[in-house]
Amino acid sequence: MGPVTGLRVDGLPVEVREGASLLDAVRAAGTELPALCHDDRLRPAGSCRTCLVRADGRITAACVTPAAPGTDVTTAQEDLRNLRRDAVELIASALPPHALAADRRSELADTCRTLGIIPGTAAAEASGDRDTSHPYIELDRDLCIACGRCVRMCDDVQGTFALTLTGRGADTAIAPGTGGSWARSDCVACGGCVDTCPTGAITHPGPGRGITTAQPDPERVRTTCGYCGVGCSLDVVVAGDRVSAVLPALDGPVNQGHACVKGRFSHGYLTSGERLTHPLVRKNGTLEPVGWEEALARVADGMREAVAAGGPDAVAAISSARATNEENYLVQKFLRTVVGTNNVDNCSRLCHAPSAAGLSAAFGRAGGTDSFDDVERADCLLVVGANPVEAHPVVGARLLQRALGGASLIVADPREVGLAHRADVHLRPRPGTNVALFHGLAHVLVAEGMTDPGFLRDRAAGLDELVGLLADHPPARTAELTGVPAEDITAAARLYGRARRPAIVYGLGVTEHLHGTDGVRTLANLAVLRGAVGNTGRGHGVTPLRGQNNVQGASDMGALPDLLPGYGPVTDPGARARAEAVWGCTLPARAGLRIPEMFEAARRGTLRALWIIGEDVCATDPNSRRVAAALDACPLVVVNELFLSETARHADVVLPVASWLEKDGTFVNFDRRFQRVRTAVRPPAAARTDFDVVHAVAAAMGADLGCRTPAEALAECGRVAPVFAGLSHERLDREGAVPWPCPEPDRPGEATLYTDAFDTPDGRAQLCAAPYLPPGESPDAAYPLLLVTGRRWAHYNSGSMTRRGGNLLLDARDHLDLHPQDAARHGVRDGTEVTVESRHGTARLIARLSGELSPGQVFCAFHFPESGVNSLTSDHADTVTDCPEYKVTAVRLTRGAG
Ligand SMILES: Nc1nc2c(c(=O)[nH]1)N[C@H]1C(S)=C(S)[C@@H](COP(=O)(O)OP(=O)(O)OC[C@H]3O[C@@H](n4cnc5c(=O)[nH]c(N)nc54)[C@H](O)[C@@H]3O)O[C@H]1N2
Ligand SMILES: Nc1nc2c(c(=O)[nH]1)N[C@H]1C(S)=C(S)[C@@H](COP(=O)(O)OP(=O)(O)OC[C@H]3O[C@@H](n4cnc5c(=O)[nH]c(N)nc54)[C@H](O)[C@@H]3O)O[C@H]1N2
Ligand code: SF4
Ligand code: FES
Ligand SMILES: [Mo]
Repeated sequence: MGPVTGLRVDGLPVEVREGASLLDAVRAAGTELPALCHDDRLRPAGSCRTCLVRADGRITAACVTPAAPGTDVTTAQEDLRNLRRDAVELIASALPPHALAADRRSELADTCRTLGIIPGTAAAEASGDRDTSHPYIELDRDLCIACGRCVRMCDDVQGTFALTLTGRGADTAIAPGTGGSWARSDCVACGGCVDTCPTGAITHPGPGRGITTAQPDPERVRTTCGYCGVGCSLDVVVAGDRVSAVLPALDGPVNQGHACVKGRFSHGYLTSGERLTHPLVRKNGTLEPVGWEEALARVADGMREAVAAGGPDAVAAISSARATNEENYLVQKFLRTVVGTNNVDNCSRLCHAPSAAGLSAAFGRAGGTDSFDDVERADCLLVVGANPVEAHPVVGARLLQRALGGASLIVADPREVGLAHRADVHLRPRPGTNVALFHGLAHVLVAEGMTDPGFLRDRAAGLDELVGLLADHPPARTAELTGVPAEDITAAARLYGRARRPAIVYGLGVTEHLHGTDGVRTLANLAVLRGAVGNTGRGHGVTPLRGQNNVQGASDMGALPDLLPGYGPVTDPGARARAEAVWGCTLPARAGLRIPEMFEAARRGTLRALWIIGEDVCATDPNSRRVAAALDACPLVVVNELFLSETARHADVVLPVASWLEKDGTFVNFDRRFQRVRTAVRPPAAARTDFDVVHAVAAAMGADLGCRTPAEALAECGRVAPVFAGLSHERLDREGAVPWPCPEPDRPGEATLYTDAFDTPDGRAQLCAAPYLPPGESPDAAYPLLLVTGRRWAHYNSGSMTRRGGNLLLDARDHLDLHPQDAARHGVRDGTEVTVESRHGTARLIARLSGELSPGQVFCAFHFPESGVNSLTSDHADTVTDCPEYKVTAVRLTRGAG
């Protein structure tokens, strides 16, 4: 689209992009206009008349008038100024005095100050109608000017449709659509309404009250959210070394001025009284506060003793997907160069290890194939085993808007998740039957000629073997295996097969299974059959919604037992030689232990020192009783934590560390973008960054890891791994986000992979003819229900951060969702305490009746460790990567607390 030219604003020539409004043109000329019903993130409404200008002689609202070439715009004449001032004054006069109080921070108050409208103008009577029920959002209906910005934000950006305008005439004001209190409404606290409200009618209570992206506040630190893998850019407003507000960055590459409850509001944990402030060392059975020197000496001694007793492989570390790239880089460097072992892993093992394995096998690289911006341009979205509305809210919102905007939507999930409500086809496979489902879809693609023969001939391998296998997977047979009606399979395959540019997005419902890697590979088959991957212009590939803020990065940095930074195999002498040249030592050539193997080795007594950095394995790993037994059997357990987690309680040394708002570095988000993380506030008391702690432990062992700063660490990583050689903090500071592969500092990174060839040995995409095999557990007479575990919007994983702060008021307890039929059979009602038992353990939850589930299936999250959900889950794990089968556990239910 070309620019619009020949415009003049008050005589000044300006150029704007096609589709721009006169308001954009006026702003491009450097002139400020009031625009009280306008927000760049929203469709213009044109209702407040505060933005009047003259265009070719005619008075018009600038925000709703398209900028046509050659238009002559004037803003400065006296009559226009008066009209605009009158419009603002009229709005202000309908409000009570506190709307313009001296301490009021709002767009309206600012505008009035600029226009010289005196505070006394706001003289209406206040009704005192307020809603303070919600922890993060407060409504003062007296201040509502019915501009509808919040409603448009909720509908057109967030897609929750929680707000509505009620009342008549001058009394019209905003209210939650459900009628009751805000806290009990459908609101998911993305904060969009708070950020757009121009008057302060909707605000965030507390020191950040009234601070919005529209407020010119100088003290802002640009950083990247440390919760999920979406990677929202956030502006942190700081006062007196405390976070007063977190704002979504308007120019955030992924979030574009949006965010979710976690990034926006869930920072109360920072100042929780339970934050660890000093190192703890176990003495006579109890953890006692000590100085850093003593704690570090204990760690170094313990590691030396472990090596003395069992060699370097008696030491292992679990690195953190919550921590930065630079911290992960340092952790693996410490293990490999100081200890001399490849025993390092990260929580990708529990999550998307099957994605790394499956996508590497199919296409050559361990990340998603396309950028999310491209995915969003797709005309058909196939969302599989992912619940982005809750788990990747900003991505979920963008996908939903795309579907509302006309893209067809296929959702494959046993549960009626948020996006399923808007799906053209909702496939509900029995958990654990994905491979059969994907073969069924592929069968229809092949049978009905919806493949891309040219692509298959030139760029793919394995077609004949796959087609042979697919013969056994017609829709009727697929229906038997998966429980999905045959006609839905055909309908879904046709939508995907006939779309011009389809895209696949998927989550843990594909990976966390006994055959998770097969699931990823057979899902990738669909894109290959259709020629919808590899920048062909016929589709936007396969994108895993990677979960943790930096789970992609932790693996990229080589915090993996078999791979060096940049995915060079430890068994490959060439890859080792490159790292050896940079690190100046020889490296172990044998692959190290994966997380479950570490626990196994600890129980056996061969693992003698385990360093766990930011993972609450006793709460979040499966079969948690056996995990705790492993830690108790291990002579030295060191834990870097923010809180005394379940895992930290089993440690010998606990080291207090900084969290994402308190440190410097980079994260890699789900679509492979490197983004900067910057220190907004100082960590509490003696807490240090993981970066500093790893250096200090190395020093205590007499070693120097080099790279003194995070910037130096990333630079060094680029020397070990050519795919990162073009990245640096300085470049990211300049450019914001850069995707990898990025070998050159002066060339852009590759957002879309495989333009010419796939990175497989033969350069072709590899189709996969894995047979369908059943899950590890199935319901039976003793354990008749099938438990699926996953996420809820208000809490994050172990809940260590979201349970400390206002989110607890949004979601206070752990619930077990079950179908009303199952509830009736068990004599259970909404709110009944229930005991859930599996072959491995017991959990206590509160029943919630829900039509979102099929009969026979129950669902819960794992955000409240004391409920014991992960004592239920089994040791069954993906046969290729050991990713736990969190999505399938046979359970039984009894009423009461057991
Ligand atoms: N609010 C919130 N957001 C989070 C997190 C959080 O804890 N809370 N955690 C983050 C992390 S670490 C991750 S990895 C991501 C995870 O994000 P998601 O992958 O979206 O998360 P889940 O809810 O675990 O699982 C997704 C879906 O898989 C479905 N499913 C289960 N079994 C099957 C199956 O056999 N086939 C199919 N097709 N679907 C199935 C489940 O019903 C569920 O809806 O979220 C991240 N974001
Ligand atoms: N039943 C069931 N269990 C699951 C899953 C499931 O779907 N079902 N999903 C699995 C998945 S996908 C994942 S990713 C795991 C997540 O499991 P975990 O990684 O254990 O969970 P988190 O709560 O994200 O974070 C772990 C700890 O890191 C600490 N922390 C936060 N930031 C930092 C930091 O910067 N440095 C350090 N050192 N510590 C920090 C937090 O306080 C927290 O205690 O759970 C897995 N467990
Ligand atoms: S969507 Fe993810 S990255 Fe964005 S604010 Fe929410 S938790 Fe943070
Ligand atoms: S901002 Fe243009 S009419 Fe309200
Ligand atoms: Mo995850």
